[in-house]
Amino acid sequence: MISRIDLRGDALPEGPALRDLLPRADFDVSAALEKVRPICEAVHHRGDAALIDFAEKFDGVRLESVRVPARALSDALANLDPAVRAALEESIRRARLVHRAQRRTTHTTQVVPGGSVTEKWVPVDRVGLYAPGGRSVYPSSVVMNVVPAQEAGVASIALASPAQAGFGGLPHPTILAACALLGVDEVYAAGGATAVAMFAHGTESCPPADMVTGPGNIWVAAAKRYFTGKIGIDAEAGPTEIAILADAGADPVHVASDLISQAEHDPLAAAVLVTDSVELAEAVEKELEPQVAATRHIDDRIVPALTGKQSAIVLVDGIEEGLRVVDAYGAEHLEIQTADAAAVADRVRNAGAIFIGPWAPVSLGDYAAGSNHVLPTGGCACHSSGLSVQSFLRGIHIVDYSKDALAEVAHHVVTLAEAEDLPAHGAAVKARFGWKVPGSK
Ligand code: HSO
Ligand code: ZN
Repeated sequence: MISRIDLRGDALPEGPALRDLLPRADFDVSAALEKVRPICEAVHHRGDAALIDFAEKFDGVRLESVRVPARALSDALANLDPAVRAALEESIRRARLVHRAQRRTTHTTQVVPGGSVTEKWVPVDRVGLYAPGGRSVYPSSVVMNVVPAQEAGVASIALASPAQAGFGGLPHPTILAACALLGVDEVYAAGGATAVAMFAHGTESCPPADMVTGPGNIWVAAAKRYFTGKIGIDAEAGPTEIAILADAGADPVHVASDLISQAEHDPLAAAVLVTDSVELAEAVEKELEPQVAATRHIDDRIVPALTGKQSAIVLVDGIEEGLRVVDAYGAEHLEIQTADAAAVADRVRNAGAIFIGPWAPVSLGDYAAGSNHVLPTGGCACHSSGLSVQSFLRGIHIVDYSKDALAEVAHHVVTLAEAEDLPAHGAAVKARFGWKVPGSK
């Protein structure tokens, strides 16, 4: 069911060459850009009317308004299964603990006597969060987006999720209930690229946002790219990925079930096992068949995900080589199921989140570890981090120099300005000290 890539024997190539040997899904955001352009333009020019037409076209329901009435949110919470409510509340509580600790404090560096730079952290004013609602309806992703924005101190938080024909054109009730639990009362029925465009430009019913975050399919990623520069985005999220670095001591039942758990998201989801144990590889292969057969989303997601070119069992000579492979891959989620797992994890440089040992499956992080599950995909873990309080903050440098402090460094500023052929830069300093400024009397 899952292919093998055998990297044993020869020395592993370096850097990008090693990455090229590893499996990865095709996720061509630039090809999708042209398709979302007319959608984004229509929302720009026709506002709510365009959103209503697109909901009819893509979601099969004609909306009276895109803004979800407050009553629908309280009704959804009142009707929420108590067990789901308790689980969401615990998920929120743990996420708050972790994200509250990420808050930044203002810091002043006294550079010289009379000269200081203060860095203050200011939340963006308004964010639009997107919660998908097609194949996936994830109230947990509402938690993972809203909690860091709230802990960052964002004053205005709005959420969009696709209209559901089966629920009278409202977003899915568990999405609405999660919003109500989190105290988010500004919710819109808008999906995919149309939701991103709504937040980017604003419409009659939705004021524009400074930033859009949240997972989504390729159309959401393309719309985020389309508006990059106009608004802030978190990341262009691609299909989810799990990599597991495991040795002979790992339990094949756990490894197989964890691979399947993320394959469950999407036919393009990636499941990659990196191991130095052929015995484990064989045991996992054997274990996959019955476990896949016993689960729900077999033919539409799990089998295509596990058999797709993005998934594989990668055989390596040892855990040292395994570490090089997982670093080259830069997984969204990386489980370490080896001896001394914490020490091995400590050596990993590239991963969105790392799960240590047998008792920290990715599913725990998806829902209730306290960690964030909006993480970099497609190798972006090599340069980016997951969603956090920091994602919603801007650090502003405040420069405060006295006359003496400026005088002390003035000649260096003038010298560098001359070296860059920017004499007016230097003149701005000279003018303050009565030095000769070209053109002045
Ligand atoms: N594993 C997904 C998040 C998720 N899982 C939501 C379940 N629900 C991407 O990190
Ligand atoms: Zn998941």
